[in-house]
Amino acid sequence: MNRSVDEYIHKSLRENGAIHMTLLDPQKIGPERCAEIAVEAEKGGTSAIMVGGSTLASRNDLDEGVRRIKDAVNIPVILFPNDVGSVSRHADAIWFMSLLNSRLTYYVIDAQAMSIYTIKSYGLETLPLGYIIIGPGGTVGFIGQARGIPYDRPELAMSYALAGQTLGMRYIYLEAGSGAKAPVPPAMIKLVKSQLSVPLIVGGGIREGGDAGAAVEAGADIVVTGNMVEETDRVRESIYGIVSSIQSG
Ligand code: 1GP
Repeated sequence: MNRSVDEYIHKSLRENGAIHMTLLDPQKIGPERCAEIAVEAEKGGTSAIMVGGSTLASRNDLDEGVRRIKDAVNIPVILFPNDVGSVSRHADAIWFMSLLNSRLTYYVIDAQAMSIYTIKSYGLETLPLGYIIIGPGGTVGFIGQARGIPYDRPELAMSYALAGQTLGMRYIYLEAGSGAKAPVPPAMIKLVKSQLSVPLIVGGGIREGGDAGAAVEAGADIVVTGNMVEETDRVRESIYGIVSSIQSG
């Protein structure tokens, strides 16, 4: 089994304590801009580029975006799919994710069943991920028909996360949704992490080092930001600000 990205992530976590990943959406900002941002993000210290977006509709934009990013950086490019169409042969790996608190079996297991043959035929490394929406979840909460876990019910998030880990998922992602007004609360991260042995990913609404540092202090292993780099022309500095605040503890 090809496990090189999984090994890279675990090695980076051992060496740095916590890491940052940058989420880019080729359909929103265009493949060329994605590659430019990816280069700056790598220089700023991000550990991987995630490619996806909850409204991604064009396979061409996805393929072109992934190809350009791959050509431009040395860090792994990981697909962050929103549906069966979000698979590109040019990536290094794919978060093989189940939206654990969706109302629809489609997002829990059917989309995965519909896309696994393509993923295997492309030889993509699969990273099994339990994905949990916190709060309304913005676009992904709407599209995924999630029963978002209220911000003040950390025990519910912990139960879903632990169930995902016990089912064999190798990563758990607490998602407040891109552009969320408030990130996942540190108290929730802390309770979830207290029961997990697999890496905990946190994203949605993180815009600065303070948010990222608080998430990591509470127990997040991987912090994801998307919007932040699309809103600035100082990508390298912004990413560096986040990375230095999570890696200094
Ligand atoms: C969304 O968690 C990611 O899937 C990133 O969210 O765009 O708010 O950083 P932001």
